[in-house]
Amino acid sequence: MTDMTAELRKAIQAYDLPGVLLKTEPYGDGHINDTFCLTCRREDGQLLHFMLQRLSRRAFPHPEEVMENFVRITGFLQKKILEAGGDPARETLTLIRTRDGQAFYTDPRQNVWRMTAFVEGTFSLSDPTPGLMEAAGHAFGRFGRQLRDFPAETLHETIPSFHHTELHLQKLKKILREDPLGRAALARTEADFILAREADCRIITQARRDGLLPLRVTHNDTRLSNVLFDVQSRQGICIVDLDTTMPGLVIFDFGDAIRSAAILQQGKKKDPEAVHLDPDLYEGFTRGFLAQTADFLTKDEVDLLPWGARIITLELAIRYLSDYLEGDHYFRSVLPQQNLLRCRRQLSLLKDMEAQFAAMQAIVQKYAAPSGA
Ligand code: GN1
Repeated sequence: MTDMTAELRKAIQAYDLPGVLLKTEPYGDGHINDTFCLTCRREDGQLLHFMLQRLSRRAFPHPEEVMENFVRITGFLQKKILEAGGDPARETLTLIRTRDGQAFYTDPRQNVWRMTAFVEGTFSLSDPTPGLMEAAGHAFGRFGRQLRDFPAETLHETIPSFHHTELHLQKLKKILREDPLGRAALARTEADFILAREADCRIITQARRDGLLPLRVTHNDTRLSNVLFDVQSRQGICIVDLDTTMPGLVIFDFGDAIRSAAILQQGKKKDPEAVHLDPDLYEGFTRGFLAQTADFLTKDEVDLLPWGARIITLELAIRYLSDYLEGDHYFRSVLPQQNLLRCRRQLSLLKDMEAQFAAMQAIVQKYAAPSGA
């Protein structure tokens, strides 16, 4: 156990772990929460793993609401999975309660920690093939399907206006005007590129205001690494990181998965920021996602899916740039200008999506059509 802080030690002590704790290691590549994997050895020699996470207070000012959602969503999913003859212990997250039966532990500095059982026999990835993208599309599509009769409006909005692209743009404009750290001059090209797309920032929010898009329970952070794949079947069986699962728009769940995974990184050495959309990975995900959702999404939702990919990419570029200009307080960064570089990568991807947009739309329509049509 290296570098164990007093807080981490106390958090572990709040739980009644089986057998002997062998190892505690930092885990994953998340930018927001701190995640640790704990390895225990039971008396019969079997190794068990647990995920312990400290929720970011900057991202989640009301962690108790995050946890209330978590308990309700996983409870609902467990019932659905049982009804379908599945295994709830593998197909959704299982919360481990503290010694005194609480859903989370609050440390003396008021940080909230939560523990879940690691789903054994699974893997996660960030470098997919079209087949794995299709499996991921099925997994995220199934997640939305299982939750489609959950009353979305009864969930807490854990990050208010999380994917309200227009508000993110307004915030960026304000930061650019105030330029608190004098960094705006270093990001002029990126800022101009974004500001030239102000009308795009309104497309989905306007459709929502016009009543065209229903609020559903959505995941809102559909990175590929939030899907656990079964080692044997290579199917996506469990969706993790439910902290932003709340009322939202399905378009962004589709879009963020494309943004984060359907990508080709060319010329890594020459141009580390060059990112392209990979049409085969895009098609794989679309096929899996629509196989699970085409029968219940509205026509407007389906038609806007490719826009979801473009706009969430633009939105994340805006968020990275705002964080860079404000001093890198939100997205964990270790290298100088890391958030500016992240912004550039999103803009490179966006440019390529704009160039391939007609093909992206055609692929969505191909898999949205009723089978046999
Ligand atoms: C953050 O924690 P992580 O890395 O899964 C962020 C997402 C971004 C993502 C970009 C709560 O997610 O919105 O898309 O970074 N989550 C939050 O990698 O802000």
